Amino acid sequence: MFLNSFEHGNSLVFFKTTSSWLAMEKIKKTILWDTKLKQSNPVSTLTELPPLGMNANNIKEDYRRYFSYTLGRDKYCRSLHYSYSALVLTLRDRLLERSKKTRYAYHESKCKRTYYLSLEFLMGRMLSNAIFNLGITDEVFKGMQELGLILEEVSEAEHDAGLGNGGLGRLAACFLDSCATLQLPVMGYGIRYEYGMFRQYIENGEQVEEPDHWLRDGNPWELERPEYTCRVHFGGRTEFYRSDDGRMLARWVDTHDVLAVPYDIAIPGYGNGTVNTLRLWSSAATDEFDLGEFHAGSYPESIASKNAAECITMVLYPNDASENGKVLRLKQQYFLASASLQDVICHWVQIHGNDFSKFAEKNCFQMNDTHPTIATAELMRLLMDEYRLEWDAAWNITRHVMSYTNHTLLPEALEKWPVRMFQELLPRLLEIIYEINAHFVSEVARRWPGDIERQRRMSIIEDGHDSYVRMAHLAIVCSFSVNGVAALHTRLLTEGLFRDFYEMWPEKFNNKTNGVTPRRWLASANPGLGRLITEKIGNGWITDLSQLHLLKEFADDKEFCLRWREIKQQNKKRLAAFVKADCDIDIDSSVMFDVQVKRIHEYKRQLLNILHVIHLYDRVKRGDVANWTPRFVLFGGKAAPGYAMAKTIIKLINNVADVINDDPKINEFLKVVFLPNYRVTAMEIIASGTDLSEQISTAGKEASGTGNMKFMMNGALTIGTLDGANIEIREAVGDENFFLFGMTAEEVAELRKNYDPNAIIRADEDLLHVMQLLTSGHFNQFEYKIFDAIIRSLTSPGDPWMTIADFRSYVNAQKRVAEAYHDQEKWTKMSILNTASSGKFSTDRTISEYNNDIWKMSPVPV
Ligand code: 26Q
Repeated sequence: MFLNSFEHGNSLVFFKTTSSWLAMEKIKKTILWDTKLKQSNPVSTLTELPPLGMNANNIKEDYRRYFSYTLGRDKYCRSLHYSYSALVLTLRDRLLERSKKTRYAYHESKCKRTYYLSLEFLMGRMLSNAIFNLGITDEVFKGMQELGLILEEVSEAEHDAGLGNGGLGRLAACFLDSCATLQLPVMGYGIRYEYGMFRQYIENGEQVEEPDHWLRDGNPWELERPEYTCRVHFGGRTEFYRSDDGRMLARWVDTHDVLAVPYDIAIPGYGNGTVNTLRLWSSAATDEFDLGEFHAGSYPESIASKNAAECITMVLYPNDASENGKVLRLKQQYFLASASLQDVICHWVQIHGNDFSKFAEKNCFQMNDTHPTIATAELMRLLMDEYRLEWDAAWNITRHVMSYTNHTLLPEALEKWPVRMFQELLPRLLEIIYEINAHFVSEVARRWPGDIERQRRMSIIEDGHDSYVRMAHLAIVCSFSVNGVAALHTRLLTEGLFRDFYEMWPEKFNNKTNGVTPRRWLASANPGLGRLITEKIGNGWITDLSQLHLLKEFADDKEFCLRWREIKQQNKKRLAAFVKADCDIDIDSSVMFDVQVKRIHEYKRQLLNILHVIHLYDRVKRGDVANWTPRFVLFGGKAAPGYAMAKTIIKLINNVADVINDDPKINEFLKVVFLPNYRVTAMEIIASGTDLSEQISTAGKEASGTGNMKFMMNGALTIGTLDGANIEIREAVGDENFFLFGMTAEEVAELRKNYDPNAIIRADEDLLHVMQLLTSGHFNQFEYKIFDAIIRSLTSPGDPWMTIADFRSYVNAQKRVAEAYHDQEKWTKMSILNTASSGKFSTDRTISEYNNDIWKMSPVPV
């Protein structure tokens, strides 16, 4: 290896330039200083700076310095990008100041810490959230105004950080907000994808994907931390050797190494001085050349081979159900797991040396689905191979620090990796997994002697012609806690998918119903409503959302209801303007806004919604419009690029929308829009402008849902099935304020045995009309047969989503919705009661439960 690195703890410190000896010396010194600090013996060469001012003038001054000097712009610069960057740098300083204090407080209190491991953090925009949580909205607004800038316009210059697919990734982001707000020492570990979630365009009604190079203009929020770079191994083989004290040890040799370079993003709590960290890893090539090639004169080739290493963090996989068997995905998973664990252990060793006796007491790792689950085996490897712990000692630590959250009930979405691929990419980890499995299977055999079938079902390795590693089994076996994300979901897990494991270890299983952060999803996304609520019940709801129940006493107050309705009206106008800007369609904001936004998936049943739309169209055509409630039906969501059926569903929605919107006789009753490029920022406008929230998945399929909670919090009414968190939403708000329809999970399972959709169609005249419109090609007149796959799936007795079975019940529920909307006073009251009952769905509550039941940390005041 070239002289460009040195050992620091057990991690390798790395420099970008091989030549810069000076730089290396400088960083060495920094790290020495750091180490001494950790030994509570700070070297005070760096005096503490006075706190940065938080008023409009201080902010204005710093902004101008960043704009003119750091960014080098002047009054002729017209691009808001630089205004945005200068403002972010101004705020980042204030966040860094608090982040340091928070780190010191954690260090001094010797507290237990939790690490949230996730392949996705769907952060969206961070500017207004940071300003809001720092409590300086008015001061920043004023400072900007004095500079001739409008804060809202500056905010618009920020790209969404789209480092996630949907629910699971956004949940991770909401969790970080709540952890910081609750002053819990939680650090997020994720991947700094160069390309986040693709941008979606619609061309001729079809989804077109465009890469999202969100880092192209730089990311002023992040702080590179090259001094914490570590090395991640791939390939190679295991070698056994005898140590000085005569023990047989394993080492992983002949590996291809990749560097993991961390970038930190500050996560401010709301109004409490705490700033936690989200650490995102970026891959980089080592400077080790293939010397053979190098000497053979293939200098460019040997440099070019660095490419593969740098590719690991290039792109987010855009699937929200698993896409099995891709090597690059497994590389990403191991890269995240290994770098994060090395980081944590390196920090531990700096303080405790090689004494791991208290490690389990002081650390916890929450795995966001099975995606980072290879961390279990990696922790074993690091403890045994690098720190020489015995198997039993390493295992005792591992099974006490790992915890796993499941986010899906779909069996096809459970991750499995071909053993062959594992063998090639991570041979040492496969050995460890085999050994964990051997111990585990013999435990099963002791418990259920002779039950070979059970051993086969539960084994971490699925044996067969091709063998697989079952990541969910690995996660359960290695974790002390396994949780689902809504009550029904957890029950179905313990009764179905994970039943064997539940029988073996009932004490491991628990439920943690999801939530959303009220800072982003109510206070910031709906400032008008936030102000009204605060006026009536004070601002305690921002950190204690259960206080919203105090709104119930105003549900009959005429004046309050009027203001509630006015605010909804304003928000609908804002949403209509957003739709106009993106789709050039005019929407009358007095009609009912009926919205379904989420990933496009068959189980989420956007098809059921569009069948209802076609039914409404058919009614208008037939003149059946007495007492009509005009509607604007809005769809949004991305399809995984390889999911053909989901893409056809988008096409159908667009074709139906075109027929309806182009017919003036129809569109005074009904308009339909598919909003392209649904994302966090779009939801911030959509949630507050929605009257009716569509949560219509086949019962037993949606683990929880979180969009349902954002809508409820903003006063939308829900039409929904008894699925995921809908059940808990309905319990909270009462059946009279919720439009329930459809089969239960049990009824779905029962009907599956002899499901005859064609008989249902024949017996239902409305449905027959709808199907006739579809099959006659009414919505694809010049696009022969393009919807055949949809028709086949709907009418197949094997349709897993059973859309036809719920049609009648859905249409009837929609009739109740339409009637309720006629009575605006009643509707408003129901809307208020929805917001007032949404207190449970704050991630503050969710995170408190994670902490009380799983993490068991104490808050650390800063
Ligand atoms: C797996 C392997 C390879 C490539 C991609 C994936 C992958 C990526 C993302 C698999 C699944 C996801 C995301 C799943 C997800 O978002 N699930 C949702 O999680 C929410 C938070 O708990 C729930 O509210 C939703 O019900 C659930 O669908």
